[in-house]
Amino acid sequence: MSHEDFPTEEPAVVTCGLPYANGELHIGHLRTYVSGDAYARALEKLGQQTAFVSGSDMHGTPVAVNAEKEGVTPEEFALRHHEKYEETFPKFNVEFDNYGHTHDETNTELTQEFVRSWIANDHVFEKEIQVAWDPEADQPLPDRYVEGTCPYCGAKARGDECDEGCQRHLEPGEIEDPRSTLTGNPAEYRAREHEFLRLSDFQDYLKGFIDRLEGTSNARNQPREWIEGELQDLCITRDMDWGIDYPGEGKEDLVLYVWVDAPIEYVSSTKQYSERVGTDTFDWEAAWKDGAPEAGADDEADTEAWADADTGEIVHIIGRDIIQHHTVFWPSMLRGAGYNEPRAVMASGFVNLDGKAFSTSRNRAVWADDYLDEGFDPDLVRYYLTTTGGFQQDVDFSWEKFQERVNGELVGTLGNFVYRSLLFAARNYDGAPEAETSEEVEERIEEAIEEFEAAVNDYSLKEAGDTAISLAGFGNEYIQRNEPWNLVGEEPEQAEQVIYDCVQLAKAVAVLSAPILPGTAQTLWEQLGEDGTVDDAGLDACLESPNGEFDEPDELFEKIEDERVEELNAKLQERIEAATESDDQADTDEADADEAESEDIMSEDADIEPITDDRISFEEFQDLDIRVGEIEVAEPIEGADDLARLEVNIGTETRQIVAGIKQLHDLDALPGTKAIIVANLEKAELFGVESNGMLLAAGDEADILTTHGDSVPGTKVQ
Ligand code: B3M
Ligand code: ZN
Repeated sequence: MSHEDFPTEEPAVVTCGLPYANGELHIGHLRTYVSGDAYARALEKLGQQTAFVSGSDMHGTPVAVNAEKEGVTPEEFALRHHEKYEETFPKFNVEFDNYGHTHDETNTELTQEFVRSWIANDHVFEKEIQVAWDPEADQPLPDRYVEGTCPYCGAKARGDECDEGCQRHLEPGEIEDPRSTLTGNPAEYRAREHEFLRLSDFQDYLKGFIDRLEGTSNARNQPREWIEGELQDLCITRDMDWGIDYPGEGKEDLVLYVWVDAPIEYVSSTKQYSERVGTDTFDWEAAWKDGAPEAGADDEADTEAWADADTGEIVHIIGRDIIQHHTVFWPSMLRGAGYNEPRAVMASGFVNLDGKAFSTSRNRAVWADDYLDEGFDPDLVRYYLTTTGGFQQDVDFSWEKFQERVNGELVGTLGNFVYRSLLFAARNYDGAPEAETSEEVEERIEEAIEEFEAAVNDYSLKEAGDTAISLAGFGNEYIQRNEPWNLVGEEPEQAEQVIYDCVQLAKAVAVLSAPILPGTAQTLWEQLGEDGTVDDAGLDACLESPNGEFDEPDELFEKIEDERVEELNAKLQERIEAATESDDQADTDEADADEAESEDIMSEDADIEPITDDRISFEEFQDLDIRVGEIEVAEPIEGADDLARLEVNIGTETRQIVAGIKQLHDLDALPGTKAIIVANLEKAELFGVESNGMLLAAGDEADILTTHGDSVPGTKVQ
């Protein structure tokens, strides 16, 4: 495991969590896919050899339950959705090198090979367990066939996941008050023999792994609690027909749990890519196997072995609800079969719609197809989803906010700079004039390249995306300051110099924006008269001479007018109302089940707490001394699950404040953020650390309150 900065000598694989082949995609679902695509393209820009792969998750109860409802076979149902996804992703410029599915031959064989390898290395054992059973339907109730209460946090949960609460994986038999989703009856328990992967075999290994893991801080921190506690073994079989057969003798009635074959598809999909393009172009084994210590190797020696190994660079991009699967189960599965481990896991926040979760049953969603039917360029939503807030933070989508970002940064900054520069160049010089890039512009571009490289190595797409926008912002300022339109007549050489610089800047903007805005960057590349594709251009191209001849350009982006936003909101509202009306009439059970169908990577509707009736006087409010602060330091408190230690500048002094935001924010990204602080709260000690004030944040996700304008630290909030 080199963990040198990207680009490294080893091949990289970027993966996106596999969508269950069971529903329609909305733009909330698209977040991890456009992020994966942008991250893979960004790595390639650095010169890193990269395969970008994923596939549809065809098995398990998420598919079986919905297929049954439609009265079709799970295979037919899943394939239909798979084909739809395959068609939809490229429409958002999400271009996988390989997009397979878990039910194909490659994945079936490879999955069985993994399991055989665990068996051979003595990591699998058999145990009789109590599984939920529907007495009326007379069948076992695996996973989503059963609902009840999470034994860890008390939230309503599904058979294998606490999807509305603590997000933990639940083992068969763990859920409390189980009810059958088939009949609504309380479930009974029956004894069945099942196969288990002994996760405790990997505990020491996982402790080393989690220290080596890169990516977002939620993925690096959240699993520690599980890895350091008692690791529960993983039941890897289910009583079902739909799935990959368990490869052990005499176990023909068992299929593998969907979370066994799903992540293995990451490997299978890479393998298929190699088989298609040839191992000279991409060698899946060099990425996934070479350099990994052998399965069954002693763990301590093993940690050292990892430290020196030259293995491939595996980067998983997922929703934050499946961190446990990717940082506890998956590395153990890989280790048990002698495969390489992930280098990084990037776990994203959810996407909300106008402050509330998407709700598919209430049609409260912006569907991927609807977005495209409105004629919006896919790059706009890519930009919105990847650069609004840090990767771990929830992103709120509304048509107003979308309009603001498009009209502001894309139309106003990037589009405006490029258009005015290229128009001037085309009208006066038929393209780039004769000149050389000035030192000032060269340095500014070099700075942007360095920022881009650092952002990729920090797993921050937002920062990578910001480099192109701020370079265009510089370009606008540069052209304004140098007024080439006043120079053409009197000082033609100076005018040429300024415009040449602007064309160079536009070229650099094309290269730097290409991962996030691939279609637009290619249009710009063509407008510049450059050869080849912007996709093939590396970061070096930012500073290569722009020698093209070109005609007057078209504008890259179109402004979104207020009337358009009103129309879009009205349409959305109409749909929600129509769905709510039919929802009221329809059998609510069905609506709930529908919801379960497509909300796999989404949070559920937020419950808004009622407003209290108890009023306080203005004087009482004035007792609170609330101030604007600026976070200067944010670091995790070792050993505490949720707490972070902050140093916040509140104008007159810098305060140490403890806040429960460790899992919810990328702490590294917080310094520089303005926050609102209750400054006169009595001091408290949390986890042995003094907290001198309180950071205000909204809701369970600790959405940090900040200021809209530019109030300085110390300003009183009143
Ligand atoms: N199919 C979807 C989810 O739980 C699930 C991901 C599999 S990734 C290997 O978000
Ligand atoms: Zn829970």
